[in-house]
Amino acid sequence: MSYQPDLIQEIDSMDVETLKRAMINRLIYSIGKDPLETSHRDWFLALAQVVRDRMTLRWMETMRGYYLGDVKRVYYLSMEFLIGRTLRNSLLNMGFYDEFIQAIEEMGMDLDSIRIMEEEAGLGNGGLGRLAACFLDSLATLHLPGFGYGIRYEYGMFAQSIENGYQIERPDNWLRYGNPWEFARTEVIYRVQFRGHVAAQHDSQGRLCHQWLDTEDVMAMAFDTPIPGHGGQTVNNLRLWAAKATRDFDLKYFNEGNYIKAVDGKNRSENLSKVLYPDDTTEMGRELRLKQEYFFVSASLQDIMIGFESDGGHPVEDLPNEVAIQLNDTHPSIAIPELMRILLDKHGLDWDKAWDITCRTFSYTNHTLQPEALETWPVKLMEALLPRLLLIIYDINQHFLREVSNRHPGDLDLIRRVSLIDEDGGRRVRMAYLAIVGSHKVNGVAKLHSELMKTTIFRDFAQIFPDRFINITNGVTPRRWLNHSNPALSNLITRAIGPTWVDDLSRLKELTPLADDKTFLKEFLEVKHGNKARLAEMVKRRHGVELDPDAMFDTQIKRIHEYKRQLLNVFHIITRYNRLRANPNLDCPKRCVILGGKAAPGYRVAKLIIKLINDVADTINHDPVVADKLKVWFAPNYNVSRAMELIPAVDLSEQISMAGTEASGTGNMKMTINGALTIGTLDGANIEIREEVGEDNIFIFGKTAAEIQELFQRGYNPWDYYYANAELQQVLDMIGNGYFSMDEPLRFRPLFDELLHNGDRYALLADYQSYIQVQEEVDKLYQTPEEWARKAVLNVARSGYFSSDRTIGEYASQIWNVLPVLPTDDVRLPERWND
Ligand code: 26V
Repeated sequence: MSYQPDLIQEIDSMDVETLKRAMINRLIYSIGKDPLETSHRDWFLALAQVVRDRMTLRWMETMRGYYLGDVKRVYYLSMEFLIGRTLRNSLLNMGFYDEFIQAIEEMGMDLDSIRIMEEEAGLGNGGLGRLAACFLDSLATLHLPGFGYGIRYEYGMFAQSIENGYQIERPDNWLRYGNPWEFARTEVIYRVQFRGHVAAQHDSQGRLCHQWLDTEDVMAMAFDTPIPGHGGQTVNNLRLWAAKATRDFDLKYFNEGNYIKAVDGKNRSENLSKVLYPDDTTEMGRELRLKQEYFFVSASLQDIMIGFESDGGHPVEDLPNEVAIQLNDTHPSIAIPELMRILLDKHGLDWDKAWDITCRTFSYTNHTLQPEALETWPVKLMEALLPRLLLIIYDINQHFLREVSNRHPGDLDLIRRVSLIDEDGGRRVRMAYLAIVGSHKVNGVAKLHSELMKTTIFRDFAQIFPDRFINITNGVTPRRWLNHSNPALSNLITRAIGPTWVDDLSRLKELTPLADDKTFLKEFLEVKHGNKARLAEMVKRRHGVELDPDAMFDTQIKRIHEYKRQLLNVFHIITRYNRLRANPNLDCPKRCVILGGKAAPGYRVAKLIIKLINDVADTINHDPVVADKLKVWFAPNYNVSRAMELIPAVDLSEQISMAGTEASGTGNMKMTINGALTIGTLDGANIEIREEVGEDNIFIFGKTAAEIQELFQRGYNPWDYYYANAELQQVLDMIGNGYFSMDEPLRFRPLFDELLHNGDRYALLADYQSYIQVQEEVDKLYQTPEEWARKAVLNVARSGYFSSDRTIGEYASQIWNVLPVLPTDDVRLPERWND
């Protein structure tokens, strides 16, 4: 069939009457519901379609523009995309939020009761997954030809509830009612091979050829989600893969008459994309995880190569000029040997040519220095599951080690250290090393992290490839994290400096003079108070917990991890409690301490920390002596939607990881742009936040990364700190001896033991005193609201650097070499389409 533009009904009108008509018609004809008998969910599903309809043509035009322009594209490979809800985001980015609200109100509904029916797309653990989602928003906003590739998990991040103070996990069946944003591409389906064996033969020209035979295959089926940028002109694509059984399965067993076994086998292969791994450290080696990694990588590369080959007939040598592939941590790094396999086994290239193409195509971002989070796979497992890939990894290793030994003859220890195969303690493939060797650029996510990468975990590689290592500091999208989630502050900013900050966050600096404008400061304080009151109302309604909006909202929200030191926060809470008990008239502002975050289901200590927070909260919140001075609340099920509610209400942002452990942090940035002051260590991006906002406008405490290193080198003894500080000793004894767990006095002994008998790996005791002192300064400042507001406004004004638009701009120019593609008219009138 030929393309007939006149037949296309362009659905782009955004006036209120048309929207109303579309809504009711979608409800009837797409959802199949009688308007007289509907639920909020039916309406959500109908309304989402109305919104998606208005993105769809722009999306096709964007894709067409990339194709016709034959432009270089970037593919962002990530095991996680932590997107959250989409409805409001799309409305605001597409630019018809107000009309939409008016339409639903005229139909007798309100946005809030409908928008909360949307299940959030929680396809990520935390920072790394949310970063990927911010990047998608920025890529589209900057009109860059960027495509996300990942896994369409049927179950995302587990839902957390708190029962009797303990974390309980419930499965997140987010697709239960369908996903209105995605298009299932039943025809875009690729075969992914596993197991089997490799046959090597010489071809007619005497070259060695490899065939991967007798494999057990799984199909990968595409689901596409449009990603609108701000302004709605560019709409990019996120492609997620779902596992489907092959037809071979059916044939083999059905023909044998074994119906039950056939269906069982089908189920087993489809399990591959069933669930997101809820752990961001520890305990690797699970076969299913490696299968997930290879599954989505293999499907994505097949798709990328088809796109490349259909695009302008380039020779395969041109791949790095047409395609950039970014590896979001090591999880997709099996893509490096996989591209080699395609180039060697399918295209018949020789090794050197294939390797040159591969290295110029890939780049790798590292997101953690925690040694236990660096992925390695047992050689045995890889041999069984991906035999052809293991052979290629061996070859990569051999070439690499030969080069190293040419440059450093006789340095056998260096060879052992940098080998892609760890020969100690059972042979394992070091995936981070593979990612470095096969990429042309390797970046960390904040200045300190990038430096430490070069001096610690990747020291040898930084010497071997000095030009390969760069820094690109993280950012967050100001659309979702300010404009959408904090309308009150956004309006105040827009009234002051106009609306352009939304896609040029550096313009926030125009607020600087207003930090000395008393009227503006008063308005700023009113906005913050309003946000806190709104949060308090929500918390009261949902949880029956009272938060006083006149109190300082002191907040630590992030995954629960020992290195993030939620326990140090608890030390401060208990210290404050003890001081108030000893002197109920202590002159300090009222604080409401909010903590939230999930612990990995198998992470014992993290789960015990959650229980401790809840037990401490229980004791304090029931003690009338401190009632109007201190309150503690653990916010259950922290996720993207909760973050959007909490962050606008934060006064004090807790970023208190041990220096040298938090790669960047992005919650720190979100709170800064929302006018919170930070109390933090010189860790991750906190350092750059201090540089931007100025040291008078942030509360820094604790040892630096260098001092921490020195402390442990010298031989750190936590007992020295225990005996030197009576308040600290009291706090630890209360935790260890059951003051907060009278029903089970030894409940928190493991925490006490971690700290005092197990060496206090994260130096909480060493940083305690400095933390408490700086908390006193925080108190003092909070007692002069105008001074506080002045600093908070300066924080907002100087936070423009932390936009993910800036971050993506740096990736585009320093790594990918891709250019924006501005929407033009000829993609809308594609005369050339029929050719
Ligand atoms: C590792 C694993 C291994 C087991 C299976 C599941 C899983 C999931 C994630 C990870 C790696 C986690 C690394 C990570 O999330 N890093 C965070 O990245 C943020 C964005 O760059 C950064 O702001 C945080 O500081 C950093 O902790």
